[in-house]
Amino acid sequence: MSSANIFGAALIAGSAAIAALAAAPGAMAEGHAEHKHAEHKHAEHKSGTVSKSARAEVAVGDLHITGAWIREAPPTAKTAAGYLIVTNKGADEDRLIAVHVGLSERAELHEMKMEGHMMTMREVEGGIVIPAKGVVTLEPGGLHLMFLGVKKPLRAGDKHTVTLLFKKAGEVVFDVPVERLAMKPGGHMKGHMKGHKAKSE
Ligand SMILES: [Cu+2]
Repeated sequence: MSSANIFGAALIAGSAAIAALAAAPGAMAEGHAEHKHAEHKHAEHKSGTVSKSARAEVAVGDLHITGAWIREAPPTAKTAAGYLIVTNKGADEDRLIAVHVGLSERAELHEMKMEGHMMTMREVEGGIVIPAKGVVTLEPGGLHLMFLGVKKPLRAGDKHTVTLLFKKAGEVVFDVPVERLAMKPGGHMKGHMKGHKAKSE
């Protein structure tokens, strides 16, 4: 269903993108921005985050990586997480097998799982499978890139170089922005204000 949207948006953007491409090499990103828009709607609802336009995207082989961001962490945090969406346009399965960054000592591919009443996370055995013609979303509460031994505070607006290694498509390097995890509309803000008014501090 969402792939229809993607193609719809690409068609609309198509003529403008082709014209722009002839003029400037950097125009490629603009055409892709339309893709990103359509692909993202789904994820935006779930995560409740807003500034999608700032997120990073890149293509490698049959894979299109969109909506990449690193979650802002408190200055003292030694761990942080990153998220992205991988769309496989190819007829073969691929696999995200490793992530490398300079921002931390180590980076792993993690998944969150409920164990009894506890939400736990662990390394994904053998990497994250990207099915043929499929889409895999790494998002808060689910699959994520895990950065361990963060060297410097991660502040919204910063960008960090991320290398992704896929079994079939190979390696891709791109800069990914740090974002604050925005609360769902009516979630944090309302609760916060209500809480303060209710309590007579
Ligand atoms: Cu983790």
